Amino acid sequence: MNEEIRWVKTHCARMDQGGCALLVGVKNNEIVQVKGDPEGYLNAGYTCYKGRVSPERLKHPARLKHPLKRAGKRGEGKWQRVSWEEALDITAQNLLSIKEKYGARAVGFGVGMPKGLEHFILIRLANIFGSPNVVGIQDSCHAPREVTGMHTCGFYPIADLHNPTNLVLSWGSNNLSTNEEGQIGSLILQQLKKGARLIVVDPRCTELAQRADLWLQLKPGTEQALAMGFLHVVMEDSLYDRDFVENYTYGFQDLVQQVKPYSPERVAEITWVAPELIREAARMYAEANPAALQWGNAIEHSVNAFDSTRALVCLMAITGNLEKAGGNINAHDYNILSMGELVRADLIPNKRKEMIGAFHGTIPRLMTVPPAYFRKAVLEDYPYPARGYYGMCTNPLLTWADSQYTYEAFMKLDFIAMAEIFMTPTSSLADIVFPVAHQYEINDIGHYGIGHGMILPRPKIVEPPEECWPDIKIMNELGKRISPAEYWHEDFEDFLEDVLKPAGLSYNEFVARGYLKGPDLFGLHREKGFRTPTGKVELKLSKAEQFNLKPLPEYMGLPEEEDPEYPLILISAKSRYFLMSSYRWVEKLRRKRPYPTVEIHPEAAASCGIVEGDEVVIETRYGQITQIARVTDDVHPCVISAAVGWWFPEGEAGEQFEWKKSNYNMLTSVSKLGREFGTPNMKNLPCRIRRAEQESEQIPVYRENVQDVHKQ
Ligand SMILES: Nc1nc2c(c(=O)[nH]1)N[C@H]1C(S)=C(S)[C@@H](COP(=O)(O)OP(=O)(O)OC[C@H]3O[C@@H](n4cnc5c(=O)[nH]c(N)nc54)[C@H](O)[C@@H]3O)O[C@H]1N2
Ligand SMILES: Nc1nc2c(c(=O)[nH]1)N[C@H]1C(S)=C(S)[C@@H](COP(=O)(O)OP(=O)(O)OC[C@H]3O[C@@H](n4cnc5c(=O)[nH]c(N)nc54)[C@H](O)[C@@H]3O)O[C@H]1N2
Ligand code: SF4
Ligand SMILES: [Mo]
Repeated sequence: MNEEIRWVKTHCARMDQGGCALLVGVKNNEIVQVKGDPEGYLNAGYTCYKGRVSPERLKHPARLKHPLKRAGKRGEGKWQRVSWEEALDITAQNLLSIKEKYGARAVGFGVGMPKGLEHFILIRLANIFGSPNVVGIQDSCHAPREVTGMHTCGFYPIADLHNPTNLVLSWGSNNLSTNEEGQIGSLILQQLKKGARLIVVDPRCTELAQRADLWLQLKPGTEQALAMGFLHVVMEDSLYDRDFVENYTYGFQDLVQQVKPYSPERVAEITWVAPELIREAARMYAEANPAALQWGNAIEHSVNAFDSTRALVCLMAITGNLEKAGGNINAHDYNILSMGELVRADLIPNKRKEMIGAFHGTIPRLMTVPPAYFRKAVLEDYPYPARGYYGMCTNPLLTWADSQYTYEAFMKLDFIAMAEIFMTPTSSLADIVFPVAHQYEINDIGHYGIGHGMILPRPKIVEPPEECWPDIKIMNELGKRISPAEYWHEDFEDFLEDVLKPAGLSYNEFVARGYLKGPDLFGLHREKGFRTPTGKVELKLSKAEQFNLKPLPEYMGLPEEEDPEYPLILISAKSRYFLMSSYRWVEKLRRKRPYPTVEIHPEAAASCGIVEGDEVVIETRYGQITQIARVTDDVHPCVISAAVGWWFPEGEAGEQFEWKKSNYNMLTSVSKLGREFGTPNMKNLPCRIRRAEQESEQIPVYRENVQDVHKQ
């Protein structure tokens, strides 16, 4: 029977961190069109290309549709189809036998970037099983900003792009491509339309940089120095908010002393940003009031993430921009189930002491294990052995620094189970692979637990194919096999109902509502102070010693030593057409970016004999890869910007889909880690570049399809 198109409301998900409200046209259990919902809270009708073609993810013929069990040697690409019962039983037996032999903590529960509610159900599974080791990339994604915020002002300060602001300071954020955490780029564009000014701090000329009043093209990895320079100017010119500083900060005089050496002239030498520009930018930001600091992920890809984020929160504070509409705010949740209750944190009271990271001295508030330390536990049994892994929504072979090290650790694990949509380099190393149902095929709640004070419904619109199950269903059934059944539901979707119960809503009622957002509570500190030990914003950390932290931020030098053998600096930016390592197999996306490109300045290209379209070898002290040159003055002559997350799904599973060839994390290392979060240097690496001696056959085939090669 041929149905009419039926339009359903939902929210975009799992393409970036999501959030655009969508109108999805469905016909005969197939999505035929996606458009922006003009009533969307975050997007008011806006969508990007990636969101509009998102249903293509569901249709690929090679999508995983049945549970698989490894048939050959690990990583050989040979599989046997098995039933759900068998796949779950094998997984349960292996996890339980590891628990018996080494203790529950020998199983790592792997997550990636939080994509939906399953992220929290996995933490629950780990907690109930008794393992403190949830392993994920939070060391280099959001945790540094969140945890530093908690220590400094008692909350995670996010840019308020909803209320009018006078200025947006975009610091290491490529927001028009990445829409980080639902800070949809159109929100910034709206602010600009209404007259807000814009300062961009980015080594690359991003689309925002092109529109900026001031663009500070800093030397990669020198944020702390630049932030200290901003603080210096604000102090020197007495541009700070006197009332706020007097009443609501702790350690102001210490900070004044601390920033004294960071004159714009000195900072200019470190950061390449001219002293006049530093003065002008710091003044413009301090005088704008309110000004929203939209900080990005780049500042967390460095061993110095703690100092950079500390300095930036201090900057928001002394300029009076914290907890102010149009500034940086504490987003309050609606009355829904708290994360602690959902994940059953109560069942694992010693987590902070027992998790692998604790033995390396990571900040106790960092609740995931940095991947560098998990691999050490697998390969060196330090601080204790790790032997099993259940991973979901993640692709560590591409996304953890030092891919070779990841490969060795995964080859050594006794047992690996992974839930995936598509066979990836990492899932091709698993013993059991579970096929998952995806966005549009599952009932899901978006933006839970990520600190933006809202949750968004993502209802099921079509049936999943064949034997695909929602991640939560898989864990609900696995949970019953590896832990007491009382913690699990008969119907896995009751977890969605649990989240909404305190709000007095059923899931269907929530869907009908459109979204739930907590109250706007600005200036709460005037009544309640800040949730820090002193009740004030801790410019100087009052309990620094107790937490083994530095009381005041400082510039620690370049994250990696300079090296004349590697004269350029390597950075990266995420692609607007892919989510990190995902979806290279979606044709409509791949056509937009058929191969990985590295941006190189014309002068640098000329001196290396490189022309646009050349296949080039990028080398660091740690490894080498090939990508295709894009010659552009968007980057500084001493900087190159390579693409991240590349593997080739058209390759062989038995060779992990050419995981080494263009994979940026072949160039990174875990030999140097930030003490606070165990963060490696994912950017700011000394490197060199040359033409490849021989072009691979594959690349030119893609090149023919390219009409537009433009910014990441
Ligand atoms: N060098 C370098 N490394 C980086 C970064 C960088 O900028 N540079 N960025 C870091 C950051 S910020 C992050 S967040 C991480 C991201 O790291 P990851 O989260 O590990 O990577 P993703 O590519 O986002 O997602 C991994 C997998 O999730 C699968 N997936 C998507 N949806 C679902 C689902 O519904 N269920 C299941 N089971 N699987 C699903 C996709 O198919 C994909 O294979 O990478 C980090 N690594
Ligand atoms: N399309 C798309 N959207 C995404 C993602 C994706 O993979 N694709 N990933 C999602 C995830 S997991 C995250 S965490 C967010 C990240 O979102 P963003 O914070 O926007 O992350 P990036 O693209 O890593 O980097 C942003 C900018 O940092 C600049 N940069 C590089 N080095 C430095 C430096 O040393 N200092 C400064 N100040 N800037 C530097 C880059 O040039 C780039 O423009 O995006 C989310 N949204
Ligand atoms: S901006 Fe992000 S949330 Fe919006 S449509 Fe694009 S991918 Fe989806
Ligand atoms: Mo991320």
